[in-house]
Amino acid sequence: MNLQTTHRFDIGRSIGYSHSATVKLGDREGMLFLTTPGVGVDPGEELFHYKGIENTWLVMFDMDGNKLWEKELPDGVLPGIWFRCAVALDMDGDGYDEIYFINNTGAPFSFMHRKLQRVNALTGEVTGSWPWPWNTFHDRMSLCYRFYLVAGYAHGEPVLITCQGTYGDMYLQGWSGDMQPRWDVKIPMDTFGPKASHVTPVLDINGDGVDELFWGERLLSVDDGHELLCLAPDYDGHSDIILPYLHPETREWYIYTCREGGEAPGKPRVVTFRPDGRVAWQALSDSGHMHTGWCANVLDGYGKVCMAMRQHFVPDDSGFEHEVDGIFYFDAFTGKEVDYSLPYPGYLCEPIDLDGDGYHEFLAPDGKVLDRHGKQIASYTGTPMRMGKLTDHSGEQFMIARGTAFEIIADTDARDGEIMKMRYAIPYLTFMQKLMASGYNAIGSQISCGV
Ligand SMILES: [Ca+2]
Ligand SMILES: [Ca+2]
Ligand SMILES: [Ca+2]
Repeated sequence: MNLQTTHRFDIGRSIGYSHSATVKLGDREGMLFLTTPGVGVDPGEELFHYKGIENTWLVMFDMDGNKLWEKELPDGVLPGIWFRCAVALDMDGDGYDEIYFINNTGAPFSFMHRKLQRVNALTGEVTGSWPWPWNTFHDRMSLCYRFYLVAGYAHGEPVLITCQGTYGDMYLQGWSGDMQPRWDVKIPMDTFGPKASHVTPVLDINGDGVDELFWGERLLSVDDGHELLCLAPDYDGHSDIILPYLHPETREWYIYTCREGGEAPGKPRVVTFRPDGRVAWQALSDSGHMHTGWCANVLDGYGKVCMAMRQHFVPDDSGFEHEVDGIFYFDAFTGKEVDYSLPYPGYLCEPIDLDGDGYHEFLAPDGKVLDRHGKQIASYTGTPMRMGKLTDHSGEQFMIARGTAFEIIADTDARDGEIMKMRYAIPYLTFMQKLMASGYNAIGSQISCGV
């Protein structure tokens, strides 16, 4: 393994809370950054702190590291993923993605001045502006300011999706290429059923030419917003992790979920579904906030393991701490607990197939890179902030922030094997890189390791 910086994007100022998404620029690509020198904030009433907040910059680069443009956003745009998100999508079909993001020219909690804006990816010019829906205006703060932007394709047509709310009332709107409203749905809090997730996979899992948005344990059509399938009609809660993955031999899909809320006697906290709603396996009944999870190919013969981390909140003098009280490893296809461990807690290790051989390596604490057996095989410096298929290099790559620059790190010795080629065959692998600056998609490889 030979880890090298293959791309460098120097923004020329210190880097704090940041996100990034891949942008198509004709036959080239570029990288969009939403970055602040300061901290990130969360709308949760017990979590929001204003100390350390600084303005967000939108910065656009080509892949040669040339800054195309940058703009400082107004101080009404709070630097948190639920307030500040963006997607790249070619809605007008000219071969260049536009950038859609949520701007706010008013006070930080304003509804009146919050808007969806469209920006020309090459120039930074604002080319459209639409009022942001007031749907969650009457909710409490934690539910009020949970916004997502996602996107997908319906029979080749791009559909932009704007969303408000999770945990409570949830509202989603689809937009056609000419930014005409296409559909509008509400999933009410008082209707028993799943309440979204912190990650938003978009994938045509039933192969009918229309992408499905995995809205928690519900599959919504991006074409008209209707619910194709509620995987868990018996579950009334929010799920932190929704992760689709494919069996490399049978080519059958599985959907791994880790649940945050909705605890009930005898009900599982981790469930893996088949795409028709059948339960493939489930585990850990009754209680526990399953906060983090991943899937990784770590067993011989490309066997896949699902990790789940359980935590609980411990109130302290200034808010609360998260205390981890369980880390579990399951065979991804049978649900049997497996005897697997890494030299660090699994939730601190991020799976990524750097050398393209079909087995995952791990980004572990202290800049260590581990192989699937937990042995250190490489190291890096900097803070990982995004991972997956970032460039056309073989294997998968990760992005770090170091000094005033973002860098893409790749294994220059990587060679793509059969599993990696299988991943390329699914548009999910590269399409999700456009959605990395929305929700928690960028974290933990939930989105990038489908096969
Ligand atoms: Ca375009
Ligand atoms: Ca479909
Ligand atoms: Ca590998």
